[in-house]
Amino acid sequence: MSLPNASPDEADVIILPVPHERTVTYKTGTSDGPEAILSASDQLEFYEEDAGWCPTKHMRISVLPPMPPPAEGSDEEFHRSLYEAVASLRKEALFVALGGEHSITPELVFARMPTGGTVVQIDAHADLRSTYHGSEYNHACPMHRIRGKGYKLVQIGIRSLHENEAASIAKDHGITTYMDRLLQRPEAKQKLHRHLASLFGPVWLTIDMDGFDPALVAGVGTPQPGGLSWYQGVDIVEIIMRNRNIELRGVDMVELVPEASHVSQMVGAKLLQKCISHWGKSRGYDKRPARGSQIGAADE
Ligand SMILES: [Mn+2]
Repeated sequence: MSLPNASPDEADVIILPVPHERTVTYKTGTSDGPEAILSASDQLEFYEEDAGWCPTKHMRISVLPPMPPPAEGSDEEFHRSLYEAVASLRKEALFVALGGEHSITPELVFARMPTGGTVVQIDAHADLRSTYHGSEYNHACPMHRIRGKGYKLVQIGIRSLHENEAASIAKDHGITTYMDRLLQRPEAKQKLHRHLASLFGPVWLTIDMDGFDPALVAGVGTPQPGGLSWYQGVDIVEIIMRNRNIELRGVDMVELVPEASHVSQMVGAKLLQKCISHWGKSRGYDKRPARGSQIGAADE
């Protein structure tokens, strides 16, 4: 939002751009995702109309320098340095990572939620492959790595998967999958909403932008027909962010490939604003002194 940048030590929201792109195979450009989302945020109003307040009036936002791309090092080294960068950040702040490809999510989860918890995944793909193209750091594998460490998984919007992934879902009680087609039915949608509202303890939200309908978000590396509508996504985010039984350890938004209409990156920016707004308001930031990032910034 072109706001003055708070220091990460005093910020209420910490945003880390992770322009990592190494294993995307179809449409490339996800390394430009973080910059495009941040620049689309310049077009947002400070006022967030659903919660009915200006989050940045009361909350300080810190955008960190982008995580440098892996130099000559291995995937493993990059993921280790990502883990270390994230583990040292202030725990009380709402943490948001902007990808980059989906392979970054496990390190974020391991760093911010080391003692276990639930990962809610919005995605077209199950991402449960054990390896893909010879690497477990591929963007087809992050949820396998996360599940492998015992985290519970709630998948939303899935509509493309390998038969082995379908078999894992069927036999693993730690994974609950809301297939996209089923979510077209009101009773399945209500069941999902009840499930999200009943979550408690440490939770991570990973938003793969291909979970949305490509008619809304065309800018993704591996598009799939079907998918969440804007308001389906907004409902999910709102229920999670307002659930006070949840300790939200962070959010990542991944796989966005900026496109010429700018709609895809605007969807990302606005959804992020809704995350910050509902998380902040339900935690009483609206009652705190108006010392947020927008104070003193131009309003027109
Ligand atoms: Mn994914």
